[in-house]
Amino acid sequence: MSGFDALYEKAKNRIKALAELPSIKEESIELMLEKRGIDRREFMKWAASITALLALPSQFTPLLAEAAKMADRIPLIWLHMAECTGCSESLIRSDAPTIDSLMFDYISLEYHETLMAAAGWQAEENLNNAMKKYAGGYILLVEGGVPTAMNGQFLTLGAHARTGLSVVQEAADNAAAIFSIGTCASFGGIQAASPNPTGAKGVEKVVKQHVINVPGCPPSATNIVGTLMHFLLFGTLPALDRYHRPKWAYGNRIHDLCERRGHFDAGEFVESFGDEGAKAGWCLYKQGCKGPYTFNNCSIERFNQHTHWPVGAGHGCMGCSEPDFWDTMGPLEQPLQSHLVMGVNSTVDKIGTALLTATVIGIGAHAVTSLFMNKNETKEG
Ligand code: FSX
Ligand code: SF4
Ligand code: F3S
Repeated sequence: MSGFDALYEKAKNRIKALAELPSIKEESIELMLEKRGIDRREFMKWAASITALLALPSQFTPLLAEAAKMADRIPLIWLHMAECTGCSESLIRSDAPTIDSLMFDYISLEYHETLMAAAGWQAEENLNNAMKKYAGGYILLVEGGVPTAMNGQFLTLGAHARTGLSVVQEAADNAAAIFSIGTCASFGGIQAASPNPTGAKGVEKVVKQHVINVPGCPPSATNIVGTLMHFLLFGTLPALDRYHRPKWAYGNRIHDLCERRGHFDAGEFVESFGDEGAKAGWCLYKQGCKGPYTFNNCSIERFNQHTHWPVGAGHGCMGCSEPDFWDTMGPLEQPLQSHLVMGVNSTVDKIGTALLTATVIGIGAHAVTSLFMNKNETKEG
C-alpha cells in the first residue's frame, strides 16, 4: 500500500470510529453554520484550506469535512494557567464569526474559564464532572505556563484553591491528547522569563504524557484549529519538530516565507522606523526582526481573520514562537549582532535553531556588511 493509500485508509477508519461515538450536540454543524449565514460552499472552502494547511493532498478535503461534522464527539477541556488569555482571544475575537471560531462553538467545550457561564463551586464541579465523564476521551488544551515554585502555590484555582500544577497533572492523566496552546503553555512564556520567580514551566515539563506544542504569543487561530482538525482526522500526533511543534505549521522560518525577503536579498533595509525604506516595505532585519531565527507560518496564515501579521504591519518578528524568546531574542528592536558577527556561539545554542548557521551564512552577504558599514559611518560621523 502506498503512503497516500495508508494515510487515506487511516483517516477513513478514524471517521468510522468517530461516527460510532455519541453525538453531544443536537444540531448538525451544517445547520449551525447555516443559521449564522455560512453555506455549504463556504464550509467546503474552509475544509479545503485546512487540508492544504495540514499539507495533505486535496483528496482529503471531503474526509476533513466529515471529521469536522463529527467534532462534537470529542469533548475539550481548556485550562488557563499563568498567561494573558491572548491565545483564547486570538481564536474568538473577530468582527464576524469565522468557521474557525464556530468550530469551537460546535465542539463540545466542556470547560473554558473565559467562555463558560459557571463560576466558583459550580465551575469546579463542572471540571471534575467532565474529567470523570469523559475520562480517556477528551482533548486537554492548556493555555499558560504552569508555576511550579513553592509546590505550585503561585497559581490556585477555584473554591478549594487547588494548585494549577495539580489540576493540569490530573487532567493530563485521563486525556486522549494534550495541546499546549501558546508559548506560555509550550515553554513557560513571559512568566518563565529570567528570573522566573514562580518557577513557571511549559506543560510538557510537568506532565508524563506527550504534548503537542502550538506556540506563538499568541498562536494564530488557524494553527490552533489545524492542530485540532489533524487530531480529529487521524486520532494520532502529527509529525513534530524538536520542540514538539507540528511541522505543518512550524516547519519553515518566518524569513523563508516573508514578503519582504526580496528586499533582504537585495540588501534593502529599513534604517529607522518611518523612513523611506519603511514606507516602501523594505526588510526589517536592522530594526530587530528575528524572522531568520523563528519557525512559524505567520506570513501565510496571518491573524485577525487572515488579514495581517507583525512584519506586514511594519514591525520585525519578535521570535514569539521560540522557546525562551523573552530572554534570548532581545533587544527587541536591534539585530542579534553577536550571532551574526561571530557565527556559532553559545547564545546560538540557547536559541536552538539548527539552521541558524545557514542563516548566518545567508545574512553574511548583506546584513553584516551593512552593519559594519553603519558602525563605520557612526564612527566617522
Ligand atoms: Fe501566553 Fe496565551 Fe502570550 Fe498571552 O494566554 S502565549 S502571554 S498571548 O495569551 O499564553
Ligand atoms: Fe522578513 Fe524579517 Fe527576514 Fe527581513 S529579516 S526578510 S523582515 S523575516
Ligand atoms: Fe510571533 Fe514573529 Fe509570528 S513575533 S506572531 S512568530 S511574526
